[in-house]
Amino acid sequence: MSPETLAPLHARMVLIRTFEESVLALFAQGELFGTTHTCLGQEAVAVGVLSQVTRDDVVFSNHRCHGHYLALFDDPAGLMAELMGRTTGLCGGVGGSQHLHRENFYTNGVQGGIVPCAAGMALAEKFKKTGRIAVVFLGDGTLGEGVVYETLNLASLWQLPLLFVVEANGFAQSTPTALQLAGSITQRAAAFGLRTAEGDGNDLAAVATLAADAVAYVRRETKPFWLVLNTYRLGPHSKGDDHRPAEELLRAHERDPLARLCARVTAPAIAAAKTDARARIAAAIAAARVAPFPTAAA
Ligand SMILES: Cc1ncc(C[n+]2csc(CCOP(=O)(O)OP(=O)(O)O)c2C)c(N)n1
Repeated sequence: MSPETLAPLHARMVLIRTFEESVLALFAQGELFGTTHTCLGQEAVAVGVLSQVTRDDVVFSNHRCHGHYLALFDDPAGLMAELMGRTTGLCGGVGGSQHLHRENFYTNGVQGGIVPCAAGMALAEKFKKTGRIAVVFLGDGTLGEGVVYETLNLASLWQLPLLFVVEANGFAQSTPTALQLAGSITQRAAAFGLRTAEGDGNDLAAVATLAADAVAYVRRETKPFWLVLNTYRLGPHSKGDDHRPAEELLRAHERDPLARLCARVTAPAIAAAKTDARARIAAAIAAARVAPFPTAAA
């Protein structure tokens, strides 16, 4: 990937990183309600994969969805207002952190719950012969949900244009994957006859290349594909629940997907991306603070 191609993708990752850091800070200040799941450290998956789909494709995300939304829509103001529960939020302030909907983008907090929905949308697009595909993001901890395997079966049997993206961050909340998942994540889907690929989810260029091939295959063949991207969550599961050893986190920071891009993006471009992200997010927070909360009647 050339520096010119990388720069805007890097900038989007910086926007997501800055947004997520601000979300945790706002929680600590008591300005946010409920819960949230940030994607700190997983920005390359969101940006790398979603840079390869069109806005007509259908995208499903899960509880950890902010990065996917920002990668598609570049709308920190709408998302921040949504998290702050204001009417100016992208769902009028009633969806919150986990339940977003805009155009062909849907998210849901029930683990695995969106996977069959994505298959249904893929089936609809196949019937309508639109050439669109569906993409669904799921965590490795969600591979304990039986509905994922029912969906794999039907996606393969009915040849659905559905790209599964497993963000394998090594944890389900506080349980390490190694303690709860037998065998190979990739082989699980291969057993249903899906084509599969696996790669480094912290390497933006590698993610984009793998995703481009996977998207092209799903669109061309009208068949499902299972893409496993190995990554690591640099933040807590939700707000403060992080019990991982300090040495493990230190090692993980060495593989930070943003730090790894520093050698490939110019210093002025990095500085500009940070300044721009901070300004846009500060403006988003300021605007949300003065916006109204929804009323029960609305
Ligand atoms: C059906 C269901 N069970 C439990 C939960 C609570 N929960 C939310 S996220 C999570 C762990 C998810 O792990 P994974 O799928 O690996 O995604 P990650 O959080 O690592 O991104 C759990 C247990 C839930 N949201 N839905």
